[in-house]
Amino acid sequence: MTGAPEAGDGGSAIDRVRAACAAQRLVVEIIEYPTGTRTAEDAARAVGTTVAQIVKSLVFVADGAPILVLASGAHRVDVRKVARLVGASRVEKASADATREATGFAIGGVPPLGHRRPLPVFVDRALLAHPIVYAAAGTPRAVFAVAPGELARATGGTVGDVAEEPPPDGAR
Ligand code: 5CA
Repeated sequence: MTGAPEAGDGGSAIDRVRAACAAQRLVVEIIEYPTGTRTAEDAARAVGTTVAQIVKSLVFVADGAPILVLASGAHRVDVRKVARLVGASRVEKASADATREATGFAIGGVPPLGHRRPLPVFVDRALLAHPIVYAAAGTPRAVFAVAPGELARATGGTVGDVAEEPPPDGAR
């Protein structure tokens, strides 16, 4: 099974991710789960891992330009921290349409690399605490496993603190 073809972007969604990984000498095995991996929770359940080890590939708009934040599934992203990292005065979550326009992928399958245009990438430092993390591979049912350091290297990502602080009662 392969991802649905997306017009004008050359190959299926999964093929584009596979090609981008190969171009960065990132050796990955893309695995498809019939139960779906649309959200971090879905992906964690399918893979049999924790949400903390799922990579959310989230598009934000920083002073009008799209950027990509690779966040741990355990975290909400603090846009003020992202603004500081980027050096932007205004950062907001991209809409579903803007995400698709910037990356060439639909929400639920947005991968960390292989986008139609290169995006500046920022990596949640919490991901580096795990030996292996799992990222979307272009569709809402495909992921690949990768060492987080390799992911940061392959995406040219800047590692930093992007996580919203937990609420005062410590509940997550
Ligand atoms: N495949 C999974 C795990 S790898 C995945 O893609 N997770 S994700 O977190 O990167 O993608 C889902 C995210 O898309 C949600 O966390 C949310 O931030 C964002 N999202 C969902 N619906 C919308 C929407 N309507 N507009 C903008 N962003 C959305």
